[in-house]
Amino acid sequence: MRLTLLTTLVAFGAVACGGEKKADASQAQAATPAPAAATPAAPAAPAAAVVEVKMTGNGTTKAAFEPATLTIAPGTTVRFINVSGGPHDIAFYADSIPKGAADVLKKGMPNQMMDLASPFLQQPNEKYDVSFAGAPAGTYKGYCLPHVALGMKIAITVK
Ligand SMILES: [Cu+2]
Repeated sequence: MRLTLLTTLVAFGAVACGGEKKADASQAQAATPAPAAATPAAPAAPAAAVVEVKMTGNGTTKAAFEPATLTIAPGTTVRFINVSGGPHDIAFYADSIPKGAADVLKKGMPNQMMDLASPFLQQPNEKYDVSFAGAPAGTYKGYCLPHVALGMKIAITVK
């Protein structure tokens, strides 16, 4: 009788353990799709987003931001990369940006050469990040000082 009881308990224990393992496994399985499901929502997470803009040119007749127009979520960092035909910079027209944006860009643009203007990027692959953290919605028009005459302009829309 005792032996039977013990056997039953052991068996029960084994089932319980097995059950727990199954529960763990199903939890793990349930957890796995969660990050995948969260991935499409990631662009909405503002802090992590970085969008690259290439600065290109042949040094004489052609110069451009690529892309020249883009739309970003608030909080996005736009990374300007000197690809060719430099030096380039990114400067924003003070009268083109939304109300309150100048103060945001003053914080979001390190080492400004003058108000709302980045330093010149001289070296190939040199990068400059503009943080739009806290930036008001609207369109931000900018240009490259050395190449504005060649039409090197950009329009960034925050929305
Ligand atoms: Cu340029």
